[in-house]
Amino acid sequence: MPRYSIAVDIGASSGRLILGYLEDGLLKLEEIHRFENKIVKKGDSFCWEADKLFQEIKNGLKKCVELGIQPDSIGIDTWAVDFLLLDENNQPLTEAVSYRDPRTDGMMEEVFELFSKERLYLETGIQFQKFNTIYQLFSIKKNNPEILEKAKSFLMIPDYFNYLLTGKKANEYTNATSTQLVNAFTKHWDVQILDVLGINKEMFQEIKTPKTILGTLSKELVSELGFDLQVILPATHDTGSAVIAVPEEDESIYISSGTWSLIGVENYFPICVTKALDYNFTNEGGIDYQYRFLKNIMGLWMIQEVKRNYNDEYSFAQLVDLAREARDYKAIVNVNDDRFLKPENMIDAIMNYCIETQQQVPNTPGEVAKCVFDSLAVSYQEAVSEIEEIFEKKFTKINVIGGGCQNEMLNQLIADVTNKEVFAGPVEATAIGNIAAQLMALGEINDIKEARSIIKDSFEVKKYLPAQQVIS
Ligand code: LFR
Repeated sequence: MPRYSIAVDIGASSGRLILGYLEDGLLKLEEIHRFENKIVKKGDSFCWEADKLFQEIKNGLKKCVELGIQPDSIGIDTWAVDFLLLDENNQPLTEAVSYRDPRTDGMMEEVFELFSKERLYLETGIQFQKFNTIYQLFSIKKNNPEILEKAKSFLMIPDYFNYLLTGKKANEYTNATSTQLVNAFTKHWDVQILDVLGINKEMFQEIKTPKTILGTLSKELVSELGFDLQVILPATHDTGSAVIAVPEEDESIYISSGTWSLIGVENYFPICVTKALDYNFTNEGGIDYQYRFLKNIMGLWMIQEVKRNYNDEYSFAQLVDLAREARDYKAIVNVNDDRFLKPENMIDAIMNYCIETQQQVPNTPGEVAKCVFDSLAVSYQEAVSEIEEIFEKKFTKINVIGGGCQNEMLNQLIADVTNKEVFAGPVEATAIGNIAAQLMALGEINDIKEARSIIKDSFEVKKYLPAQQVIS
């Protein structure tokens, strides 16, 4: 009998429960449940609906029962940086505010007055994004200090769901590093930073690494669901899980392509040199204490918002086709400009950028989409050059993983613009990486090397050559 693991993978626009198991040496996946996720306005803040998401996790587990599946384990991953603070009765003190909320505007600069930018980078190795947890906490300290005073537990979003499942509190390592509060070398909470910023250290939990078996379901849940299972920590940061599923690790750069595009390489030590700081690369913690040396690029969020701002009149596939037809249109925006993080209207933001930079303004959905895809590709190329400069070597391949790797036009564009071979797949990288960590914890897979070789044999990867046609 194979061991059945459930990956709960929640992204910015949807969440899924995916069943994974080994059969004849190959990893098999089956989607059990899918649900919507979105940012909603609650009062003045942009928030996630954490309790609704947890209800969906339970709905998915109930579906397993209906399908006659008895999973052995479950592992949860989501986006990074966001968190909940619990009071002494373990109740959330606030909504789960989204990192796209403007509460962190200006906070980075205020933190730098207390703790220099260079020192922060040297200690944590984490890139400067205004939405990092450190700036979110600092904004609470400044504007709602009473909340921090009452806070007894700091749990990141997957940690919170794990607590609701098991009653056990822990901060998972890969996600904890995204806070910019974990020391890149000791791999523990950086007490110095917390002290200087005046943030209560006691609320942080013990950091536990991927593959830890956190526990089993609480008694209440066992009686509600009718079965028990093991709750295992995968890399709870979705990008950490996705990168486990990169099939071509040698000499290759990966792009984890979804709402964000995360472009970088895997590494065995953090790189905190001045150039990495200047180019704003991060050293996020990975499984087995590997580091993801990467850069955040605004990603498909831009096209998701464009689609929404056209009132969903066009599907993603249609926008790609229209972009292809707009072949003579050319304008490039800096996708990492803060204005694209949460504009009121993405189309207007792109148009205004073109006006300000005296470029031809996109006037049709095809032109807007072409501008987004071209601009993403140019930004990938810049990041590739920066990586090659820092590593003082040329990489030959790019692995595009995650949902965004289904965009054939963008894959070809990446190959053409970077002049490198592009390998697209696996599409389900995050769920695969999540399940691989669980199967390693259960002893079904020995180590990451074996996991990668199974993944390579199990899932389709398409190859694109620069300026040539697709070959499979
Ligand atoms: C991708 C991701 C990125 C992180 C961003 C915000 O889903 O997790 O890695 O920088 O979301 O949390």
